[in-house]
Amino acid sequence: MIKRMRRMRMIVSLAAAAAMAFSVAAMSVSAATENYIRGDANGDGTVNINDVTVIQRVLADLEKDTGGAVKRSCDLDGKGLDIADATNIQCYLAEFVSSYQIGKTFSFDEYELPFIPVT
Ligand SMILES: [Ca+2]
Ligand SMILES: [Ca+2]
Repeated sequence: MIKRMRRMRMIVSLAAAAAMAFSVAAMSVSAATENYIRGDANGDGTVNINDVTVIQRVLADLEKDTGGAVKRSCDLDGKGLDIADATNIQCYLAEFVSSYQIGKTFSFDEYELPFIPVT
């Protein structure tokens, strides 16, 4: 009888551990984020004239914005990637004051999955 109770207790604790592991996994998926440097179109970690060239090439359909990383990192006003974004980055490179926080790292929530409660 005691042996049976120990076995039941073991099964219950294993089930609780499995449920907790599933819950943590679900939370980590829903919290997926990516970090970008605003204005870093080519993703090399710095903002320079090469990033302006990438934006211009994307706008001219000479380069694809695969995955949308250029738009996410360089659409400064949130109204779509356009030549004004390239111009604002050029102004930043010329050390004009910018209100777009070019060169700063920010997070972008790529997707958010619905919360799935553990039953
Ligand atoms: Ca860059
Ligand atoms: Ca824009």
